[in-house]
Amino acid sequence: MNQKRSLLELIDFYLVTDSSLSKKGTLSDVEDAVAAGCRIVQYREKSRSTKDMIFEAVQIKNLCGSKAIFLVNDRVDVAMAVDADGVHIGQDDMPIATARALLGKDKIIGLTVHNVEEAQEAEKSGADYVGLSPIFDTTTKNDAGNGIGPESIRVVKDAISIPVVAIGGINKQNCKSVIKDGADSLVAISAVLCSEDVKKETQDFIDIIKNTKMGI
Ligand code: 3NM
Repeated sequence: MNQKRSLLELIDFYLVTDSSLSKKGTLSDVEDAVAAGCRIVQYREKSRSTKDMIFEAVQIKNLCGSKAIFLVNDRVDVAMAVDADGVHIGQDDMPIATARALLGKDKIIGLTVHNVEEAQEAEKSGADYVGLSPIFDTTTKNDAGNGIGPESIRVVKDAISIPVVAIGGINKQNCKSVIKDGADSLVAISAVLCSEDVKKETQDFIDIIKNTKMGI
């Protein structure tokens, strides 16, 4: 049993890295987020060589240690090379069954979904959580499409029993409603990485999420 799996129950703020937005670099962002209490980190890197990604992934894995789940975006090969805790994949990436066969039953696999049908299919295929996207319009991912609206979170949440992570256009102003609408966790890439203080922003998000979950 992967010990990190139990952390999936506890995730609130979910860090996705983006070196193109980072002010101090991805390693600094991960260090700050984990120090702030973030329990899940996804290494998302679209412009580095495989060799450089593996080198960086090892360092991120070390920064996560036993405190945070460490996933690799899209690249099942990189995840396997560094023995990451798992992967996050999209609808057009490797099928879940193939990723599961390569990674084994203990690894964590997240899948991006855009509607309730894809979410139900993800759960059936053995995904450990879904990333529901994009909740709001976003400029961080060019091909994300239009926001599906926070109301869609409840529909998906009620249809599946694995965690729902909301992503796309989320900031400190709208994140409370995203949690109230049923998200277990949320990603806010630009809101955190474009700030001057990643640790403080992460702490702020975690506080808002925790308080909202407790009904405060
Ligand atoms: N995936 P921000 S939207 C990485 O729709 C990513 O699948 C998306 O960035 C999807 O929090 C997105 O800055 C970027 O809006 C989200």
